[in-house]
Amino acid sequence: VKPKKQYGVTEPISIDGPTKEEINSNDLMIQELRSQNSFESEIETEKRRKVLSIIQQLTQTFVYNVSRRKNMSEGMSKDAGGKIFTFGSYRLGVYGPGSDIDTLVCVPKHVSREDFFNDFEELLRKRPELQKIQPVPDAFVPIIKIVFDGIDIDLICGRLDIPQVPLDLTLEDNNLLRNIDDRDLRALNGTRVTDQILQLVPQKTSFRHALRTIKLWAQRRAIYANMFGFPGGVAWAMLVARVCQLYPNAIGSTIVSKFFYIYLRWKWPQPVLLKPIEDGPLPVRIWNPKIYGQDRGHRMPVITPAYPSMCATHNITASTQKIIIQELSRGLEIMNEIQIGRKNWKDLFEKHDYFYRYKYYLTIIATSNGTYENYIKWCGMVESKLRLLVLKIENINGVVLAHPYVKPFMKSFICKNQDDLNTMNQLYGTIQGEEFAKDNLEEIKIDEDTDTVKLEENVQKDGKFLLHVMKLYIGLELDLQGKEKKMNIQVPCTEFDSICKSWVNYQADICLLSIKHVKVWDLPNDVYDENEKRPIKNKKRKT
Ligand code: 3AT
Ligand code: MN
Ligand code: MN
Repeated sequence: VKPKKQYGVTEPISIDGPTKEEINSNDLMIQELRSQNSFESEIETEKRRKVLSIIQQLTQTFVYNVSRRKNMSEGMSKDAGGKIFTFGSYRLGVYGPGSDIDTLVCVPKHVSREDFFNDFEELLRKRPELQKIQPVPDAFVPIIKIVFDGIDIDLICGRLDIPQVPLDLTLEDNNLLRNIDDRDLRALNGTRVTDQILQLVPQKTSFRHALRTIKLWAQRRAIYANMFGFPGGVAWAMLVARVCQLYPNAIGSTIVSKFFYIYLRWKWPQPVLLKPIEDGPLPVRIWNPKIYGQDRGHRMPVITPAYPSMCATHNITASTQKIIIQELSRGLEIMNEIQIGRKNWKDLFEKHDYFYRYKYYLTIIATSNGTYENYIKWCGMVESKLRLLVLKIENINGVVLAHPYVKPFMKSFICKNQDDLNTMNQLYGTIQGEEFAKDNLEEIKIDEDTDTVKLEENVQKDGKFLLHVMKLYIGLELDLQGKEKKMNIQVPCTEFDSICKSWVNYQADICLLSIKHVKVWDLPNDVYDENEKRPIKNKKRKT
């Protein structure tokens, strides 16, 4: 007997194929995904392919032009090649109508990142299909964001230490990582991880259907957000992939129901691995809890399969872990009910009740009356530090849970005078603040198409002020016993304040930060959907 290929670091749990009931359940799951608008039409997908083939051609033209300019012969310049790879949801095959295409532009060593931001950008700008372009050369992963023929594309550049990048090149070989800088390493990582995940999954169709379901579930339950201490897209993909390895012949819906079961029983912090961790040629750190104390601190480690392996879930805290486990339990219960016909797939995707659950919420408010650009940077920085506040708060005696919400709320207003500005800074974040804004200020909707510089000029001309505000939330579950009825969270808040204010671009006269306690009854309306009712205050009844 020929030994079957084993996927993953252990034997499978079951190699059974689907039963009739499972096939039926899977059909219902896919039907629900369809009605939730998870899939896009074949016509739109065809358009993505067409656009990608144009980007591939532009990449080759780009490499050719740069090669010629750097005095290479016609023939050598042609052979220098250039190849695009995709990663993210498009590559995994779990993209929806609104997804972007995450694209790596891979170039040979004589083409630099500067060339990417000059020559390649110029080539893009010449195309009539280009609707928007936003280069961010100084990002952690330098990127050009474009909208091309109606499709969002994220373009990053990866330069290899080889003279030619032919169309049949793959990025599997660890030696390709030699002699490249950190930014190139990060750029290549996305594709290398995604390619590995797909290779390590026994049946791609089951994987894709299951991952669509898990992603939608995680989004609706507000537990999809790497920055705020929950798994992000890559981590959810790896978690699903591991279950696929354990049930190599199972169909999508079976993977989903095993998913909840497996991860509820998982002996965290035992890591989720898709293959043994590999050693490689670079002097870089690989995830290893035996050596690194930091890695030992990871509560629910999910490890990327491509060298150099890293933990994709290092942001998970004690609180977010509890929330994730609660949601897994809910998932399992609903799966059981679906199985006996008492619930439907739709119930799995029910919206979270975050703004009803807790009695107390901390509202973190970052405001700026400087430029919009400054505000975006200030908010981004505050958002990226929220996790640290969660960590500090969850460590206080009497705090059972510090639960961060996964999205910031952002609004902009025109204020008539300095008094309005001050009042807003005092009241914003409560229902009173919302009412004040409604009665006294003009709310401005700012989206990607807004020319914010022009807006700023106009507002200034009128002698008014622009005020931008962002809110983040942390829900608190407390267990206050005896005398200690009041709990002191002043210290962590002050520490958080100084962390944010030590930011290199911090300007005290423009960037404001405040943290407020808000009871659930006083939450502003904008945290609820139009069809949601506000929480109703329980009247204490005498017995
Ligand atoms: P969508 O279908 O596009 O919503 P996705 O999983 O493709 O889902 P993204 O396009 O946001 O999600 O991200 C794709 C990958 O790009 C995931 C991660 O490896 C990388 N990535 C995303 N955001 C950042 C970031 N801020 N910095 C570095 N890498 C990022
Ligand atoms: Mn994407
Ligand atoms: Mn993207």
